[in-house]
This record gives sequence, structure tokens and C-alpha cells, in this order.
Amino acid sequence: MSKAQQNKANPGAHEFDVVVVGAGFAGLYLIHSLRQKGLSVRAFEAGAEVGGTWFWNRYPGARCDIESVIYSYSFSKELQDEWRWSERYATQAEILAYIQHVADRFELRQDIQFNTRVSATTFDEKSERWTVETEQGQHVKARFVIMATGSLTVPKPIDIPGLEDFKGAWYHSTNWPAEGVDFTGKRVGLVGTASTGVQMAPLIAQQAEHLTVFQRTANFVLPAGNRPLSEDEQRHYREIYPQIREKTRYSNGGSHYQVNDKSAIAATPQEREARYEENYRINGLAYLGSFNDLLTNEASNTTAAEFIRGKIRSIVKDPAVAEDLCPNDHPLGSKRLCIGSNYLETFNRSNVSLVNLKRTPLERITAEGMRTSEQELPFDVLVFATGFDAITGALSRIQVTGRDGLKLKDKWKDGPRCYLGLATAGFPNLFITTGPQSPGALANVVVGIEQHTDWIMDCIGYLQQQNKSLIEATPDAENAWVEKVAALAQLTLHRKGASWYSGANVPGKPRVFMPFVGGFGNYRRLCDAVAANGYEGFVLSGCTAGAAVEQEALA
Ligand code: NA7
Repeated sequence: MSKAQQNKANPGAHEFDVVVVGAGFAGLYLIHSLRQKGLSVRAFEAGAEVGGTWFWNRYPGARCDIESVIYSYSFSKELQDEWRWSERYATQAEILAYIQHVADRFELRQDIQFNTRVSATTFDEKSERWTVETEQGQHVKARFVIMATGSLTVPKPIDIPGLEDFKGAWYHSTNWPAEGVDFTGKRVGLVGTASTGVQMAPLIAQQAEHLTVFQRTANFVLPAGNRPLSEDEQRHYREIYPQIREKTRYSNGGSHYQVNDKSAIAATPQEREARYEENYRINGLAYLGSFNDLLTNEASNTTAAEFIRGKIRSIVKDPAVAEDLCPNDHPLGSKRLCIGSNYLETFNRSNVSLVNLKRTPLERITAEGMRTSEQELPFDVLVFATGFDAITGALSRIQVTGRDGLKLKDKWKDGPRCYLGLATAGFPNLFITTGPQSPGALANVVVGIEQHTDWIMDCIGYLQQQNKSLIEATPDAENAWVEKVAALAQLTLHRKGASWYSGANVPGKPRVFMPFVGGFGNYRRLCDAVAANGYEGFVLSGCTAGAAVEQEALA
């Protein structure tokens, strides 16, 4: 009987090869891959179900802003062939159904403990084991801990004073009631106009008596071009899947779109207009690939931004509202583009109004509603789409203690530091998936999850082969990587956008641009080269008697 099978037969076990924190897209593929290697694994999941971000974010209109056919696992051809995506951009419900299907199909649930939040994990040098502690006080031990905690899982606390005074109902997008919310006949105030608010507003407006949208920063909103996927299209995708997947693995953003290898500024105005028009109509986030310098050349960026502002002015009938909706304080793409359906058109409805908080700031929430510097507005319901303590939020809520009592939160007090975005010096055998200093959510995160998982599996295999029990990033390699990630970001217009990519949305959070912007394909090649060079930048050590015996058993 393999160790993995033994574990399934023994739910009370408290010693594992690997503990995985989280059972979303990353956690599930990790469990599957670890089992394939014959390793025992226990995953802890705070939610009552698999899905992670896609379990919690069930607000009206929640959809992925990446196309379904590529926002999906590629590791199993059978899974790929049997699953049918009904729309170009899947709803949260459909993505969650897919993740649940994966959990059932590969029988992953038996290694997951639900409704369990990990509170701490501590490395013991003598035994070379991590102790993982849950909020319920449970302790388990593992040789490796893999954080699959996601980038968008912890809500940013609501930082508007007075919420406790409000007499009506209020909801946050990240923790939406499973039974839904009926807005019929209600006066609704919505705070937040980025990806989430943009998806919610049109649906709330269809039900509510009146919807007031509170906008602090106007964003670049593009139409998703969503539509049902026909049987023929699905068949076509299944035929070309091998090529699509290969493209996503080596592309800049983990997608299959062709990036135009031409500078916007070198193109004629007619060429620019034609390309922007085509991408605007049908390609969502790929609008950024209309030309090769939109994120590096300010003049080029302005041409793309001006095109979107023109669209806003042509769609929104009231010129004053249109002007308020025009983003003008950050370059296009320096914050995530917002992909929606009928968002701008929603402001042409008679039951929708916009409050520009740049002109009339929010002062506080009152018993009856909201007060700005200019007016007091009564509401029955308040909805917050105010975002996340992104990328590091979930990790910072776990007390992680490495070698010599080093606390991750102390090490990261001025910003996160990871080598390859996968490991951090002082914390042996701790891996982080799609975390800071990796492409993370800047690229298609499912492609990133598969790449990280495969890399970690190869790494554990290499340790076994070399008869080593520990792997740890060196401070030198980590420093060089962190500098490289920061220098790359400085070459782009991301440096000018105050976004969750850099922690700028959370007051007091260190301001560090966290994702690797050098392109997903390049990142993969760098990670592969590190592995090919015997895990350059890492120290491999250890091999206690206990670990050696275990490794023999696994061989
Ligand atoms: P985001 O992108 O962090 O957006 C949050 C929105 O909430 C944004 O419009 C913020 O305005 C607004 N916000 C936050 N706090 C306040 C306060 N106190 N007052 C007024 N407005 C506020 O989160 P999302 O959930 O929309 O999207 C996150 C990611 O999920 C997205 O990028 C996709 O990858 C999926 P601000 O811009 O700070 O002025």
C-alpha cells in the first residue's frame, strides 16, 4: 500500500509528507500531483467546500476575466475533453462546478479537511519537520508545507467610518450569502468600481429601485464580448487544445492571444484605431497586447487610453457622467483592466446615479445611509466591492516561523521577499504558489499554478534522488531575484498605478510592486534553468536518519 493510500485509510493521521494550505485551483492540483508521487498529503481549507476564491466570491455577475477554455487545468486530457464550458467567460457558479467536478473526479476530497483555518506553522530544525496548527488547536507534522492560499482571498477591511451605525443590510463581495440577495425595491449604495463593482453594478441595477455607485477612481472598463460557446466551437477548441496550451505556457500573460509585435507610436492613426477597435470589441484583457509598448511607452499608452475614453464618451449619454467615468489619473493597464458587460450602459438607466468621490469625498456611513462632503443619501442596502489585501494577505494571517525562530511577518515587514516567488530564505521546505515575486495573478493564474506545482514536484523528486531532505533559498539568490523583480517593474508603467499589485490599496501596507512582470514564458524558462542547474540559488542539505529511511521507503 502506498503512503498516499495509507493516509486515505487513516483520517486521524497527524504526520504527513506534505501539508497544503488551501483547496482552490492550486491546492487541488497539488494534492493530485503529490499523490501521484506517492506522498502523503493533508490539505486544510478554511471554506466548507473546495474552490478558494471561487467559493467565496459569489456576488451577482461574478465571472472570470480570462476565457474559460484557458482558465482551466491542462494536466488531464480526459478532464479537458469531457468538460463543457457554456460561455466564453465562465460565471463563478460554472467555475465552482468545474472545481468541484475536479475534486470528485480525482477523489481529492478525502485528503482535505474543510472548515479549518491554519493559524500557525513552525519549523523544527532537529526533526526537520514543520508543525502546522489550526485555529481549532489541532497539530500535524509535515516535511514540506506548501502555501496554496491564493492572491485574492482576504478582503481589505472596510475603511469607511460608521459602518456599525448603519441600520440597513450590508454585504461585501468576498463573502456573499450563498442564498443570494434580493435587491427588488431597494435603494442600494455600491462602493467600489474596479473589476468586482463593474461586474455587479449592471445586475444590481436591474433589480434595485435605485442604485448609487460611489466611485473614487475611474477605471478602464472594456466589454467582455461574452457569449455562449457553441458545440462547434467547443469541438474546435478540443482539437486545437495542444497548441493553445503550449502557447499559454510560453506567452507573456499565460494566454493564447497573439501580441502585436509593433509599437503603437510607430503605427499610423488608422492602424491604431483599427487594432484598438478590434481588440476592444472582442478581446478583453488582450487589449493590452494591441501593441508591444503599451505598458512601457507613455505616449503609446496614451493612444490606447484615449481610445477607451472616446468609447466611454460615446456610450454614456450624459456628458458630465461620461467625464466622471473617464480614467485620467493612471496609465491604462497599470491597474488591472476591468472587463464587464453593460457597465457603462448601466449609467444610461434612470434608476442609476454616480457619485464622484474625488470631487465629493465620502465622509462616513450613517444610520440611514452615506454622507459625502456634499450630501446625505439614504440607503436600504450597502454593497462593498472594495477589494482585497491581495497577494500577501492570506500568508500574513498565518504565524509562519522558520529557522532560529525567524517570523515571516518580521522578515517581510518592509515587503515580501521570495526567491523565484516560490521560496523564502530562512524557511526550508516551505513553498509558496503564485505568490509575491512570481507572475501570480498578473498572468493566467491557473497556468501559473500548474507551472509552480510541476516545478515543486520535480524539486521534491530531485531531493529524493540526491538523498537530501531540505531545500532552502539562499539570501544572495533571493536578494538578486527581488531586485530583478523590482527593476523590471520600474521599466513598465506599472510604477505609476496605485493598485493591489503594489499593496497601494491597503493603508499601511508596504508599497512594493509584487508580481514578476518579465513575462510568464520567460519566468518559466528562468525557473527551469534554476532546476537544470541543480537548483541554483538554493542550498540542499539534511538527510537525518528518519528522513533517509522515509526516502528509502518512497524510492
Ligand atoms: P480592487 O481592484 O482592489 O478595487 C476596489 C475598488 O474599491 C476600487 O474601485 C477602489 O477605489 C474602491 N475602494 C476601496 N476602498 C474604498 C473606500 N474606502 N472608499 C471608496 N472606494 C474604495 O478590487 P476588486 O474586487 O474590484 O478586484 C480585485 C481583482 O479581482 C481584480 O483585479 C481581478 O483580478 C479580480 P480606488 O481604486 O482605491 O480609488
